[in-house]
Amino acid sequence: MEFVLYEQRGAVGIITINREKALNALNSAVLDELDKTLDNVNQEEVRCLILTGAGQKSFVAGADIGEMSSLTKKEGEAFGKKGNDVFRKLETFPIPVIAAINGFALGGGCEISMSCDIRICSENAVFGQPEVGLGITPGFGGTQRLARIVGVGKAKEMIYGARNIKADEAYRIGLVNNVYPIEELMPAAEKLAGTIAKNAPIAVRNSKKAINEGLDVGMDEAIVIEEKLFGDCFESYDQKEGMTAFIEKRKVEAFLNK
Ligand code: DAK
Repeated sequence: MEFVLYEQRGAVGIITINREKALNALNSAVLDELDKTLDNVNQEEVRCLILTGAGQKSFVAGADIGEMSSLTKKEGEAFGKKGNDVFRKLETFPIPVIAAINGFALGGGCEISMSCDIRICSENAVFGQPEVGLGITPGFGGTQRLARIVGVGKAKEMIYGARNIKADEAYRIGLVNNVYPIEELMPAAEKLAGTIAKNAPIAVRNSKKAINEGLDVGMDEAIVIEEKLFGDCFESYDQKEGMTAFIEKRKVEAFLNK
């Protein structure tokens, strides 16, 4: 692929958006390649994904403004759907995704990071939804996900004001879980991914589904979602091994994703 690199290191898959000259801006080709990359992830072996951008300056500087500048209403809608479909695939992917944000995460860049399960960033990261300054609304889920993550007031301030924030503020408002010097970002992402990858995959997958789906409904419905996904873990090899290991006071030999 031209714009997306994929590498599997043990149980961790690393996706790198590789369009450094344009600060990894998302054009249609990048979105198509991301979609294919996700379809090709070996879900038997990989237990956590990391999404990052090439270089040390930018994670993703947004949707490609050059490509968007001449779109008709119909084409704009189709471009929005292409992005939303890929972002939703990431968000509902059966394996957790960590965004390792290595610089600018603007517009579509901030939005794609919010489709990931966990965000960590480098000290030079900058987040924002600058769309209203370009005459458009955030179009890849920013109006929805930013408010859910940082709260309505902060999201409105950032979106209406097209106000970018730096890593320290992103940490303070809960947009990222941690901030690292740039050279420590990927090692930290891999360490976190490794920790997740060690746990029982069906349980991790069901936890992701329970959290995501539960957030979209009322509490009565949400706890029923949790009950079903909790129940689904039983009779699995991994549930038996996890509990037997505890009872026998030994370490889990291996979780086998079954
Ligand atoms: N698109 C295309 N090219 C970009 C880009 C982008 N978003 N961001 C940077 N580049 C390109 C620059 O044009 C430049 O290319 P050359 O001139 O070298 O060919 C190269 O990357 C380096 O950028 P700069 O020279 O500008 O680098 P600086 O360090 O001076 O500035 C910057 C870095 C990140 C502050 C600046 O590049 C910048 O402001 N970039 C734009 C950031 C931005 O506004 N991003 C949000 C884009 S809007 C929707 C679907 C999607 C969306 C909305 C609606 N629907 C269909 C409803 C999403 C919208 C967005 O994401």
